Amino acid sequence: MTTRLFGEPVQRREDPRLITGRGRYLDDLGAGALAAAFVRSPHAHARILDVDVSAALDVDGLVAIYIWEDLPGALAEPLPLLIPHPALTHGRTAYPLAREIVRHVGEPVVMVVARDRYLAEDACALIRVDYEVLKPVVGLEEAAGGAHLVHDDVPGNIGAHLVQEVPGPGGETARQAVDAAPHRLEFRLDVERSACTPLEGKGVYARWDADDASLRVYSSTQTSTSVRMAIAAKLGLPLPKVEVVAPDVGGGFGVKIVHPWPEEILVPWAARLLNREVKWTEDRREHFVSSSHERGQVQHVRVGFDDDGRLLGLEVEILHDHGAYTPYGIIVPIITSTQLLGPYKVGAYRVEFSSVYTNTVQVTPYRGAGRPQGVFCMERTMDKIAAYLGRDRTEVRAANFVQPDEFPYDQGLTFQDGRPLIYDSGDYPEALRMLKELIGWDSFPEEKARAAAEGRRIGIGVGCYVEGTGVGPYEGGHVQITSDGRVHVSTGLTSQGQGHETVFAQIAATELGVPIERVSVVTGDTRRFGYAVGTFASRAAVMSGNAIALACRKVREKALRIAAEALEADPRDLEITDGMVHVAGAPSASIPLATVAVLSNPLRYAFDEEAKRATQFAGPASDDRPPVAEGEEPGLEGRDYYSPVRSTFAAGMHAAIVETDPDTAEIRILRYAVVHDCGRLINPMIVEGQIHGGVAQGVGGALYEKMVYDEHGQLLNASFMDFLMPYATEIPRIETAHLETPSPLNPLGIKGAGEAGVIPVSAVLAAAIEDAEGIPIDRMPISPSDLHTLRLTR
Ligand code: MCN
Repeated sequence: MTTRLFGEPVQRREDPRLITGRGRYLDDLGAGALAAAFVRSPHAHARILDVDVSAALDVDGLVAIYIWEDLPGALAEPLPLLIPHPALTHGRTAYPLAREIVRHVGEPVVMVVARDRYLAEDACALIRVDYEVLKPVVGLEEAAGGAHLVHDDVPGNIGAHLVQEVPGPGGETARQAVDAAPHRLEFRLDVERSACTPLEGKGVYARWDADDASLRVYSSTQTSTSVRMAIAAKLGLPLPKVEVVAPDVGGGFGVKIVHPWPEEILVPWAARLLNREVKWTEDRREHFVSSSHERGQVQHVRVGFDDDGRLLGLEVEILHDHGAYTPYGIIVPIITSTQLLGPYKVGAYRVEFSSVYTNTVQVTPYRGAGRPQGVFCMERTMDKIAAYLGRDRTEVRAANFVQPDEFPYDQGLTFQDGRPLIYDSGDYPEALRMLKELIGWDSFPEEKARAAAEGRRIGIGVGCYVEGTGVGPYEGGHVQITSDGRVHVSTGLTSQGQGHETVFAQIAATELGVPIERVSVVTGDTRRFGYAVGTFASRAAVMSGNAIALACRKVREKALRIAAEALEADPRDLEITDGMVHVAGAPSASIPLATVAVLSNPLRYAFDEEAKRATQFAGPASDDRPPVAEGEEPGLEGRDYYSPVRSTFAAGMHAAIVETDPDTAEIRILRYAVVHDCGRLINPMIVEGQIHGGVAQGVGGALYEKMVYDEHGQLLNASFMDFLMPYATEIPRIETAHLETPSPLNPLGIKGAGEAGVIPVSAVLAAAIEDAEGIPIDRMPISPSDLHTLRLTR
C-alpha cells in the first residue's frame, strides 16, 4: 500500500456521497424550521412611500413581518464594504432591508417569517408597497453620461477612477510609446454581463440556543468564518457564541463570497428574536435579480508595435459597470487592469478605469474575476497585430513572452493590496510549444483548405493567460491523530465541489505516512477551525494545502519524538510507513501511530483497548515521571498556518477549432485543447476536472450567456428558461496537458487551478470564429444571430 499520494490521480472521495443523493445541502437541513421569504422591489429605482402589511396579518401561520425600521443597532446600518480602496472614492453598499430608496429590481424590502414557505409567500403577496418610481440608470454609457444618478451623492455615477502607468525602458509614457511606434492600432472591445449561476442558490438556516445564548448558523457560503464575524458584529454577540457551518455547497463560483448577504444576518436575527429555528432558501428568480453579476465591461485599446509585433506601448481604458452597490469594492476592474498583460512584456503601459453605478444587480467577482475581460482585451490585441503584420498569431505572442530566465518578473504594477505584481515562475514558450503540438497548429492551414474545398468554414484560435492565485493573508490547518490511528484534518475554508476532501487527505497521507482511508477532512465549520479567510481566488490548494502540510510536519515530529522514547531509538532514525513508526531499515522495531497517540496523552482511559495495550507496551509510568514531558502538550495533534509573501502565478494556454455553418451561422466547437501550469499537481484528475468545468463555464460566457436588461432596468431573462446556458452536449471533449513549473514561494511548490479553465475561453473562441469567418469579433458573447448580423454588415 502506498501512502505517497501527492501527485496521484486519486478518485474523489466525496463523489459517491454527492452523486448518490447523500449530500447534505442547506435545504436538506432544518426540516420543521420556520420559513423566511422576502418582498423584493419590482422597480429598478424608486422611493418607498408606504408599506401596508394589514392584509398579510390574516394569513394563518404568519409569525412575523419586518421592515428596515424594525432593525436594531448595527443591523440597521449599511452592509460592510469588504475591500476598500483609495480609488473607490464613492463606495456604497445596501441596507439589509431597503431604506427609503430601492436601487435595483430584486432589492429586499420586507422580510416575512411564517410556518412554511408557502404561507410566507402568500403573506408576501398580500403586502402592498407604494413606490414613487424614479428614473433608472441602465447601461454603461448612460451611467457615465451622468444625467441621472443612482446615488444622489455620487456625481456622474462614478464610484471609482484609477490610473496605473508603467513607463517604458527610456522613461517614455505609454502615450509617447504608442505615438512613436512604427505601427499603431486602436479599437474597442465589449464583454457582456453574465453571472455565476450555481445550481444551488444561496440559503441560510439558524438555530438560537436560549439556554446557552448562542447561535448555530448553516449557510451555503464560501466564507463561513467571515459570515460568523459579520453575524456576531451585526447582532452584538460575542464571537464564541456564534458558530457557522457550510454544509455541502452546490457551487459558488464567487457569488457566495459576498458576506454577509442580507438574508445571512436577517435570518439569524429573526431566529434569536423569535427563539425559533428559521430558514431561507433562495429561489432561482431571486438569485438572478438579487445576488450578483459580473463581466460587463467596455475596453478601449491603443497599441503601438514594431515590425515583429513586439509591444512598445499599450493604453487601455476600461469602463466598468458595478451595478447598484460595491460590497466587493473595485476588485474586478483592478484584476482586469493588473493581470491584463498576461505572459507578455510591454514597453510602456497605461491603464485607466472608471467604475460606474447603474440601477442593476451589483457586480462582484465571478470565477476568473475580471481576467476573462482582460485576456479578451490582450489576446484580441495580439490577433489584430498578427493580422495587421500578416504574421502567424503564435509568432507574435512568442515575440512578447516573458522568458523562463526572467523570473521573478515584476510587471511594475500594484495590486489591490498595494503590493507589487511579481510573477514567480513559468515557462511560456514551452507551454505554447506543447499547445501547438496538441492542437496541430502548424498543420491546420491544410485542414482548413480541405474543409473549404468541401464548402465548410473552420477556424482556429489561441489564447494565453496568467492568473495570480493563492492570495493571503493566511489559512490554517489542524491535524489530530487519535488512539484508533485515524487522522482528523480540519481547515477553515469551505468547499463547493473542488474535491478538497480528497486533496487535503492526499497531503496528510503523504506527509504522515498513513493510508488515505484513515484520513478524514472537515472544511468550513467554525466549530472545528475558527481562523480562515475562505475559498476564492484559486487559493485553497496553495493556502490550506501548505498549512495542512506544515501542521502534519509538526505532528510527525512529535510522533517521532514519542516513538523514539518507546523504541529507545534516535528520532532521526525513524520513519513512518503505512501508519507504523519504525526504525529505518528495521521494520520489526516498530510501533503503530495509534499507540503513539495514546502515549501522547497521559490520561489513559480504562475503556480504551488501544490505551491498555499502549500502557503495557510503554511500561507503567513511574511516580516521579512527569505526566507530560516538559515543553510538550498532551495529544498527538498540531496546528499551523501558511501566510504567503505574495501570490503565485499559474498560467495556461488554450486553443480551439470551430466550425460555423454558412447558412444558419451555428457555431460548433470541434476541438478544444488546454496546456495548464499550476506548479506541482496534487491531483491531476481533480485539476483536469476543474479545467473542464471552467472551460464549460467559459463556453457559456462566449456563446450563450448574457443578462438582458431593458431600459427600465428589468432583467428580461431571469430564469433558466430564458438565460441560455450550455448543456453537456455543447461542451466538446477537452484535451489537456500539464506543465509543472513549481512555485518557489511555498513549501509544496503549488499554484492554484480553480479558475483557469474559464479565463481565456471567450478570447479563444472569438479568435477561432474570426479565423473561420474573416470578420472581426470584438464583442462577446456571440450567438448565431449575432454572427448572422455581422455577416450582413461585412
Ligand atoms: N489542485 C491540485 N493541484 C494544484 C492546484 C489545485 O490538485 N496544483 C486542486 C485543489 O486541491 C482543489 C482544486 O484543484 O481540489 C482547485 O484548487 P484551487 O485552485 O486551490 O481552487 P480552490 O480550491 O480555492 O477553489 C476555488 C476556485 C474558484 S476561485 C472558483 S470561482 C470555483 C472553482 O474553484 N468555484 C467552483 N471551482 C469550482 N468547482 C466547483 N465544483 N464549484 C465551484 O463553486
